[in-house]
Amino acid sequence: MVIVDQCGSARLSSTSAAETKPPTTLLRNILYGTSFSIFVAFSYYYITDTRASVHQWLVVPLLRWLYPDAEDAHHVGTEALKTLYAFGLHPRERVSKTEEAKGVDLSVEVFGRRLSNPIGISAGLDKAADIPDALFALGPAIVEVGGVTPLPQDGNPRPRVFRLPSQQAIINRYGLNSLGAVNMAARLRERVRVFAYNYFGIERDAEDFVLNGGAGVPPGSLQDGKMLVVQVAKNKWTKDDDIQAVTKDFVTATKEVAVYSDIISVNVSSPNTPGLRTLQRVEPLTRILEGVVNAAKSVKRRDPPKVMVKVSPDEDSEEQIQGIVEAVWRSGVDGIIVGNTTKRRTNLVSADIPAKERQTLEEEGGYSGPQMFQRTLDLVKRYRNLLNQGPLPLEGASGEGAGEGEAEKNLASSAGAVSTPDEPSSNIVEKIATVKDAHDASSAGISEAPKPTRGTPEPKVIFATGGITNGKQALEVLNAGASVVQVYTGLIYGGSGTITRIKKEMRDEISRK
Ligand SMILES: Cc1cc2nc3c(=O)[nH]c(=O)nc-3n(C[C@H](O)[C@H](O)[C@H](O)COP(=O)(O)O)c2cc1C
Ligand SMILES: *[C@@H]1O[C@H](CO)[C@@H](O)[C@H](O)[C@H]1NC(C)=O
Ligand SMILES: CC(=O)N[C@H]1CO[C@H](CO)[C@@H](O)[C@@H]1O
Repeated sequence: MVIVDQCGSARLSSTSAAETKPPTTLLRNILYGTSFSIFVAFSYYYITDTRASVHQWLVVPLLRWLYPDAEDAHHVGTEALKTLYAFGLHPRERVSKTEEAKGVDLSVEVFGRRLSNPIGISAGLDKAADIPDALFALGPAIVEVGGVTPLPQDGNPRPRVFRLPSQQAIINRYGLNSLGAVNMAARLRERVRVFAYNYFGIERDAEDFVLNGGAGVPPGSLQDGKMLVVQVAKNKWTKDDDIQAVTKDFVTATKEVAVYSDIISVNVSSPNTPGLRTLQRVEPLTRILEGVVNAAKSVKRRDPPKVMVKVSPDEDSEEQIQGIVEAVWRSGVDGIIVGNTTKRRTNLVSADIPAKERQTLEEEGGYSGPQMFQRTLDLVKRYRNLLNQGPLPLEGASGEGAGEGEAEKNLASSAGAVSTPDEPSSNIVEKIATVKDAHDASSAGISEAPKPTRGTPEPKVIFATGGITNGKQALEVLNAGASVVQVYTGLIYGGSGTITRIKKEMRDEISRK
């Protein structure tokens, strides 16, 4: 009360002396007011800019400290991002004119479409498609949401996510908790409706118009130069060896979400039955993938989504990789997402990690972290190598005799070959590097990627995921034959500015060459 009185009387006296008010007061008020708004505006620009180091040094450790359970921290982070996005206060990438003027264009062509850059966020970060737009705002050209199962399922009991801070790594055994495909489709549809309404008002067919590409943006991402991937998975209770049931799961989920996506990714383990000949071995996976390809194609849209299969880094025997590549050719899948978490623990981390983390390392689940990088790079090279050879001439539907022997021989010889993997589609990042290299050797022009050994219809696209945390690594993987590199764990430890940083490192690396 006293304060109010004091203020009241102070104000009273100043109004009574209005005429004689010294000009300095006014000036001071203006100055205070202005600097306050500048401060607010500056904070806004700073806090919402992904380049602000506060996102790495304050927010990430703070979350970790406040929420010892990694899954809690994830929920809080996701909710915060969602809320900030709703108020327009979310962190976003602002690339300065000077950086753009540097002239290093990171765009790549994928599936005949231009992507503004080759960085993606991989599956599992936004399992329910809650925040795709807030994630796009962080700078990637690809956001992969899901995995989503046909029916809702809980996943494994908690705790099921564990941090290894000294390694900047995570172990998770979520077991694909999912709200189900119908739920995700509803959310994705609402997003298209809002977009269509904002651009075309309440026209009756606005939604269909957008989905058919009428707005000039991909119908999944709804943004120029970007694509939305939706990952589908099967329900836990569907038996792995019941191929028909597994296919039905994937097809059911695909039918729900395909119309709202630019790419469908399939999380499927390749059946590994030792002793079977190639054709028999690849048959089950081919059938599952064929089902998804057909479901994606039959979607009511002018351009149906592409289909990619995500493969585990643990399926790395020559036989398994050949089988997957063969199933890709036979099923008509458009590409492979190479890499994931690993169940293996051998040669992963050095022996001198903190005792507590050594214990954590024993937790069952998939390990992700920078230690996976070399494995990812090697896998990308192997897949690119095999894919570049085109479909194998497996003789006859029964896969008998000399034909298959021939195929196996071809594969065997290619397996050991240390060839330079080349990206057949126009990977601009590589081309920039190539041009720069060629420039030194005073040779002109962009070197044409060698044609695949055998005639291939459409080159298969590779996305890479696993242990990628900086621009140099991103370039290495791209030059090994991937078109996009995806990040997850690096983003968890590096904060919301991670993708902006990786892109900057890529530009710096390229312009240094
Ligand atoms: C907590 C967590 C959940 C994940 N969930 C999925 C998932 O649902 N589907 C999937 O294909 N990959 C999932 N992944 C794997 C990531 O998409 C990514 O492929 C993997 O972590 C390797 O990349 P990174 O080293 O950049 O993390 C998950 C990873 C983590 C850490
Ligand atoms: C990828 O990793 C996630 C999480 O570790 C797991 O749920 C999923 O089954 C894996 N997918 C493949 C294809 O290995
Ligand atoms: C839900 C589902 O099908 N998940 C599978 C994804 O792929 C991995 C390995 O390739 C399997 O272990 C999961 O069961």
